[in-house]
Amino acid sequence: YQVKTVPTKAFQDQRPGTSGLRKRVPVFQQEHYTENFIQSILSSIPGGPKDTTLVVGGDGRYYSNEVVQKIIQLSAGNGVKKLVIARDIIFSTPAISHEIRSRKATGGILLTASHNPGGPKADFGIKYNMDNGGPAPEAVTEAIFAHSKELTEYKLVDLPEVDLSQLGERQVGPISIEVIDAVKPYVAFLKTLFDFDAIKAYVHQPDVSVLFDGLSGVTGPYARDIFINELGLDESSIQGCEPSPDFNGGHPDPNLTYAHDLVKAVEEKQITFGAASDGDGDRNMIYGAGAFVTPSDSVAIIADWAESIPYFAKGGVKGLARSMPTSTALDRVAKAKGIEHFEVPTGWKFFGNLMDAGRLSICGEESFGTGSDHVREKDGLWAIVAWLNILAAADKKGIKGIKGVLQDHYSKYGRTFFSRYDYEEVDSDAANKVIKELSDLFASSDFVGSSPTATSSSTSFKVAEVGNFAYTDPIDHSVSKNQGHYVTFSDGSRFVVRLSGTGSQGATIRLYVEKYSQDSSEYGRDTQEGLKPLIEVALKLSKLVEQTGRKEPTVIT
Ligand code: VG1
Ligand code: CO
Repeated sequence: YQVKTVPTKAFQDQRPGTSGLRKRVPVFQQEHYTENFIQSILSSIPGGPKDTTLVVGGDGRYYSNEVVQKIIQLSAGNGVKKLVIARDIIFSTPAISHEIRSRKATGGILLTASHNPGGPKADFGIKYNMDNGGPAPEAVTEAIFAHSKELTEYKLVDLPEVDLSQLGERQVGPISIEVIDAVKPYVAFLKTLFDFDAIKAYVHQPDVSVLFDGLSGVTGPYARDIFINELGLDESSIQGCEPSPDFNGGHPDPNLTYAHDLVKAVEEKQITFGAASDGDGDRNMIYGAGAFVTPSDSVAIIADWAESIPYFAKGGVKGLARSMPTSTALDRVAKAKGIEHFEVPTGWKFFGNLMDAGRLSICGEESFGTGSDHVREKDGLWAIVAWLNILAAADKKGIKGIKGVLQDHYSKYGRTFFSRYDYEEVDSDAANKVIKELSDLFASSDFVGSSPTATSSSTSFKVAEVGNFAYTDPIDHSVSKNQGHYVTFSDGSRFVVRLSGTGSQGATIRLYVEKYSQDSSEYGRDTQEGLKPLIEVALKLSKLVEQTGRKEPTVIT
């Protein structure tokens, strides 16, 4: 075999965002574009690519096979020793994280655009994970970006297409390719974390029913193994469990808008436990008949019930964390239990250092991401099984179903109302103006202490604190600035505005609002009603509607 050096021209738009590089498929299909980015990743591996072992897989979306074949050729050209690839590339993000860790691999390349639609005109994504199984920290993603801007050539070995449907290890030119069953080891691992016997007994109770929706993403085969093979549930307890390159034409995002098939089925059949996961398997939604669990509540409740989960009962809960826009429900659990807790910027890469240092066990994001230090990614099926484990334990205490657990939590801690408004594909200049509007406001000397009013209800809020969130990592002391503008009011409510780092077209503005209540007469209230005055104030202060021309958000979660 012979290593070929291919001259190329650098692209200037390959900066990884919140979770890797995400672009439309035609962008990745440009000549050299994908090769350049893979070369930039390989060149940025700490210690270099030579003699490394990399785990490769993804959600199986459109264009995955083409990209894996390129990864094989470039890896061979860069002296990578071995690639561990999932059969048919179907490898959930948390399962890749686990595989990297259990094999002590050098890292992994993940091919996914998560919850974004797939197909010839839709999204593709590439991201690099480190030897701890977690997303590359900013120092590495910035190194990848720096390489990509200056690249003049890449190295490959011309190799025949590798058949990824056949399990087993083979030598392909200079590189070893091992195609693995990516489902079995992950499910076996989950079984060591949870009380599967208790869960099995719980889900077979006559008044308990389960419905999981894989949204045609990567989790289908995993869910089949867990719900059908391990828990012995009927075939009718899973849907959307055939992975599809375009997610069956859908939007594989587990929220009330995009998982409507699940929501509808749960309500129609009065299913007690419904759940869904996103395209690459790291997000989750928990939804039982008449009971939706917000992701911010979900992580707080998992933390509160941690002792019922064998993994935490054995190892203890070392610390808790949430991303900045996530509601403060988790903080109250941390305080009550006397556990250290952290607020980090948006994106799972910020949890890794704390976990590696043994200071963080359970964490979550408002964006339907929940997880623990069992891996270094958020983990949809983990969260879903955690909830089943908690429901089984709660049931023994006479607390019935999702609703019972929520009510019990609110009565102990109060209720945090939370909502996120997304304005997608907004003109970038307009989006920047919204941020600038807030920056200017924060800079004015009389804003803190002022009392903006929501005219429709004449509710006013006194501004207590404002800022553009910055984070200093407690472990490596790296600083991440510009992570979102927040306004906290004197009653503890707040709103946050930030620009998405995962979009592939235009800008997405995210507005997060939160209000805390200890008034039990409010606990049953509709979230949107309860938050209305706050949203009005946030829109007024940011001039969002004027600047963007958007009267309504694209999605409300
Ligand atoms: C979004 C979410 C963030 C999440 C990220 C990746 O990022 O807000 O919480 O970590 O997606 O999730 P942004 O920058 O668009 O707000 V996933 O499931 O794409 O890996
Ligand atoms: Co995802």
